[in-house]
Amino acid sequence: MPPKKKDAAASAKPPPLLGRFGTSLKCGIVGLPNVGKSTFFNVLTKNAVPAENFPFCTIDPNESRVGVPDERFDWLCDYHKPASKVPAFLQVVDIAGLVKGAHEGQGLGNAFLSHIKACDALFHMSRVFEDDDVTHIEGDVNPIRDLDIILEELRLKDEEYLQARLASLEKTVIRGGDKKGKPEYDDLEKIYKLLSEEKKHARFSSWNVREIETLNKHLLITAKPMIYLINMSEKDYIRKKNKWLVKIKDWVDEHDPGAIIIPFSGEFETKILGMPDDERAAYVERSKVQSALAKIITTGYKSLNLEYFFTCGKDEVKAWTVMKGTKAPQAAGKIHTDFEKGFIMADVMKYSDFRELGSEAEVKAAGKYRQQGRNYVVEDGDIIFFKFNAGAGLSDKKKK
Ligand SMILES: Nc1nc2c(ncn2[C@@H]2O[C@H](COP(=O)(O)OP(=O)(O)OP(=O)(O)O)[C@@H](O)[C@H]2O)c(=O)[nH]1
Ligand SMILES: [Mg+2]
Repeated sequence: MPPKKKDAAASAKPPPLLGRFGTSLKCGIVGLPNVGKSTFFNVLTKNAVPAENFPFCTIDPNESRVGVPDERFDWLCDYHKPASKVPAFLQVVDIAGLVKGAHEGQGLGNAFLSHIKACDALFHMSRVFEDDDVTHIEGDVNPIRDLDIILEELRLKDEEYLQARLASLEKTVIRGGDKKGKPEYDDLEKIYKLLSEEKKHARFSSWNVREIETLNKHLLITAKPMIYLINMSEKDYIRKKNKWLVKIKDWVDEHDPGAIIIPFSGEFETKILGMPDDERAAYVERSKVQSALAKIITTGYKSLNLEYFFTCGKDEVKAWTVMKGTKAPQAAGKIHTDFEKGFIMADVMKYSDFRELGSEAEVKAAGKYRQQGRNYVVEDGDIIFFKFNAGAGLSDKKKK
């Protein structure tokens, strides 16, 4: 279980979190074939919500960066009218469908499991829409069976990986007497038992600090947070009904407690994407449902324990992604390493104060434009201006 917010804030050094942070921030879309993964990926990348603000960036045909929709960011852009607008991004990867036996190389098999391994969180898509023209690999629509198949394939893949790691560590640690490797061996063995005997995913247990470090070194698939996306027909999405929804909710509560389920409709999203703006607005109004894309992206981003602060001015309004709990100098280092090395202080105002008071001068006058030092923990939505000693970075470089 993730640590409770209060507990983490209270201790001087919060316990490490499961996962890899600040490197690639990738969310992969997994599921059986023909459930609508690519359809979702396509609407996501073509949509670039809200469209006028920023370009999305296709990395390759299956990988794309999508802006994280944020009303605060839009407001700041409106206010400053900057030459450049850079929102926070989530990298989304469209992964080919997995089938039963994928861990042994069935279907498109192993290569795709390695794509999954490179992701930080997973969108797990299930199909509840009926359509005789779209073949279901298992013969009929049954998302519960499908969910079981995918989770089982992922578990088996990790089991296989751990088996191989343990076998190789056994040579050095058990037979070779390498004491240094023993803690890692013990941790992996414990994780392996959870997976192979209890048939559980690695994220469903509470781990101590050392075990989490071991888990983060090995980046198991079953340790990645999962967000469940339910692909419905347009008709069901609009009437918010489908016979599988309650069953899926029960299944998730039992198998992945606390995980988020987001219903959406590939059909609906594709349809409104193709409409001119005014027609779309009227159609959405009439249907009384919204596109689910913004919610999916923001949820994906949050599941990675990420947040962002803003830098604002006439030249640029930009959202900078940091891990929750990041201190001011390291946040400054995101902008430039010299900012971190020569960090003097951070002038910080809260977005809410800025919005309410209407200008930087008013925020200052109200005493809410604060100077923060090295120990300040950056909060989501902070607007920051860093002061740094420009010489510090340079002299550091010279010393090298
Ligand atoms: N009726 C209906 N068809 C859909 C919906 N979403 C996707 N489809 C159709 O289902 C078919 C498969 O969709 P894809 O998005 O290619 O499926 P996929 O999950 O990427 O499949 P693989 O890449 O083979 O794993 C396409 O013909 C889509 O048009 C939906 O909400 N309703
Ligand atoms: Mg596909």
